[in-house]
Amino acid sequence: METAATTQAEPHGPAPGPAGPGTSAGAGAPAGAGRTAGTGGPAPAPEAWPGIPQALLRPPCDVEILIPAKNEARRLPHALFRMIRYLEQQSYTSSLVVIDNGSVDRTVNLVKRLGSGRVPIHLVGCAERGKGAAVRRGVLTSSARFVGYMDADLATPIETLDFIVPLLKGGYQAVIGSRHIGGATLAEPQPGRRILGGAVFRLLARRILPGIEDSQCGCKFFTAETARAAVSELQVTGFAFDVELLRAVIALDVNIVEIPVVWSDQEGSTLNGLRDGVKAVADVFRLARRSGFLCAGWSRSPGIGFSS
Ligand SMILES: Nc1nc2c(ncn2[C@@H]2O[C@H](COP(=O)(O)OP(=O)(O)O)[C@@H](O)[C@H]2O)c(=O)[nH]1
Ligand SMILES: [Mg+2]
Repeated sequence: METAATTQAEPHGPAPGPAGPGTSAGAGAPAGAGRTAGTGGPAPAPEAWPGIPQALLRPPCDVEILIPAKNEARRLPHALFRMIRYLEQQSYTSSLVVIDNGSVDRTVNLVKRLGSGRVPIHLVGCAERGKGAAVRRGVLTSSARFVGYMDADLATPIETLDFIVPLLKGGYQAVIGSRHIGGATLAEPQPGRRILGGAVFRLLARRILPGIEDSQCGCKFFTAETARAAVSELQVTGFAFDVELLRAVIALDVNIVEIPVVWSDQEGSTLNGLRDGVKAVADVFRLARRSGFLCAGWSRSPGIGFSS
């Protein structure tokens, strides 16, 4: 059965204090902050992020799941059905947001035809190409209390939210799915060439992200203010955006926890091995150089966040 791994979470940074979420992320208070997920009651009017027109904001809810999608007509409907089935059973309110930028297949038409009374599906366009640009767009137009992203192929099962939501409610501002910590299960491993490319990428990413074992698992959730603050300055729009995003989250000095996930590699990857892989490695090299790690012959200490 596909469920999230039931092992311990690996916390980084100070343990969340009794004040709960929102104590130290630097951004302004998001709409819905301070609401208790699942208790109902009228949601406060959403506040737009500077530069984002109010009209683009979606209605508030407790948990919003962003699904960046490029030509996902084959994989996405199945994922949406599973997500809706799961979310309809939860006590908190939620919505699904598909962010498409330039699909040329039937992704858009299919999403428009799906829906559920309790779990709305929003379709959002994004003029800028790339998974990173799509996630950034989704975060900046969200009014949810907690927001995160998952892949259209559900390589990480939706049931992972069984662990994520209580951690967010309990005071963590960032919950990062990981395939590389104790308790993670690789139900369906990646092909060999991806494992090799991934190892090179991880080596670099770990220099930039002390204490984070897996920057690339497509399952990450945040409190709204943490997500907004972290994505507001994102420059990387491709697959390496997670590294820049996590670097920004670490710099916010919030409570981060990496949790083990069950992960199954799915057929139909949108990643063009050579083109996207080379670009991702180049992007992470640039991030490392900007952080100063390459100039100093790998000897400089990261200087941000927590010790690993
Ligand atoms: N909006 C958008 N989504 C993308 C883009 N590239 C990839 N994605 C989505 O990112 C998610 C992860 O992609 P996937 O092909 O599963 O990557 P892999 O698991 O690393 O092989 C999927 O939901 C894709 O549809 C893009 O350029 N724009
Ligand atoms: Mg995938």
